[in-house]
Amino acid sequence: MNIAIVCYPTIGGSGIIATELAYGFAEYGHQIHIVSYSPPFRFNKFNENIFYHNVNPVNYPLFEFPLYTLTLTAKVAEIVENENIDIIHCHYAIPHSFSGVVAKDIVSDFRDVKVVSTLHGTDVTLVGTQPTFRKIVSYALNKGDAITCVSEFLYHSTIREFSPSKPIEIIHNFVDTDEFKRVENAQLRNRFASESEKVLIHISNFRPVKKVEDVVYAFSEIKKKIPSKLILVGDGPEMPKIEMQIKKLGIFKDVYCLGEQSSIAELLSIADLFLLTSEIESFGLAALEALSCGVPVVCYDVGGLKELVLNDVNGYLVEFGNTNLLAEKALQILKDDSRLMKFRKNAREIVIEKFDKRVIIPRYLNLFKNLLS
Ligand code: GMT
Repeated sequence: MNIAIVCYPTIGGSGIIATELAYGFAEYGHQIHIVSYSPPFRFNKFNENIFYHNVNPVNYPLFEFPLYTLTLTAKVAEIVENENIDIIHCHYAIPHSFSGVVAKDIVSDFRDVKVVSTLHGTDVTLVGTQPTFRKIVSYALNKGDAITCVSEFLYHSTIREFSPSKPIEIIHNFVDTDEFKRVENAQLRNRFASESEKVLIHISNFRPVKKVEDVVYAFSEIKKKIPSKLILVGDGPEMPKIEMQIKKLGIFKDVYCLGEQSSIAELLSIADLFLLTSEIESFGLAALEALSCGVPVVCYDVGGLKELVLNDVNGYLVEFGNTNLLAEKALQILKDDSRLMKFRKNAREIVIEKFDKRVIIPRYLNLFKNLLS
């Protein structure tokens, strides 16, 4: 198949999943055309079956606002024509699914290209339901050929908010378990913590929705009960506030702010626990990557997180906003090495069984094949 993948290039789960799918589809011998406004940040290995197409801005004094949706639509239509595209796979409804269905219409006289929308989260839960976008998202979903959601939670939210006329398939997010696996590195671990200290980690884009302040507060409580260090990976609008909080709590020497990093598996491999305090998380790809590296997760019980974090099996889910309980549950794991080891093993096993790329990628390919047959 010739597949166009339309996605955001920025750091975030939807761009990661889109890029990993590109590599995954390419491994099965399909020709992939990624369309975005810059190369996705995990698109960093050459593959002869993957082509990248940049959407270039068109400037003209009359255009006070950038016309990204139009230039994207034009680019997708052009690629469908030039590359004999069979499937346009759109990640995130706005504007990608919209551009996908308009491009489909533009080429409809000579090509019956199929449009698949993969919904990731805020395109349904926060952004898509704003009055300005609701009709556009609804239109894009109904005019496309198939819809997938990355979690059961998102499936129900989509039905509730948009009741699309098409059936929706739940295809969970996935991880490359060959890349995201624990490789012990005592030297690296010693760089951050002594033998007797535990290492906690949080990775996100530091947007308000992640509530990273709860991670920091919970850590300050944990630190009082067990010697430990916190590693913060990522960057975003909340970072200045978080740095101030770290100073105020007097834990400056115990928290490492590493900014954006590319060697995530290496960092996860030195961690004992992953803390996630999002207000909403349709899936929580960062948590899945942690579990894949055998790092138990303690998080709020929101959105689709309960589909991967199983209470008392590979981590704990606690009621939203209860930072004291978050710290308590983290301590239950950190203070009990046999529990930590059991959770670590469970974490890896569940990911391999249910969320490995080898389990999930064929599900997308089957969907595409069925649409084309
Ligand atoms: O929706 C967003 O704000 C960004 C988006 C992204 O690109 O990271 O995140 C969503 O998609 C991820 C990949 O499917 C999910 O793992 C995240 O849970 C989801 N974010 C939210 O629901 C807040």
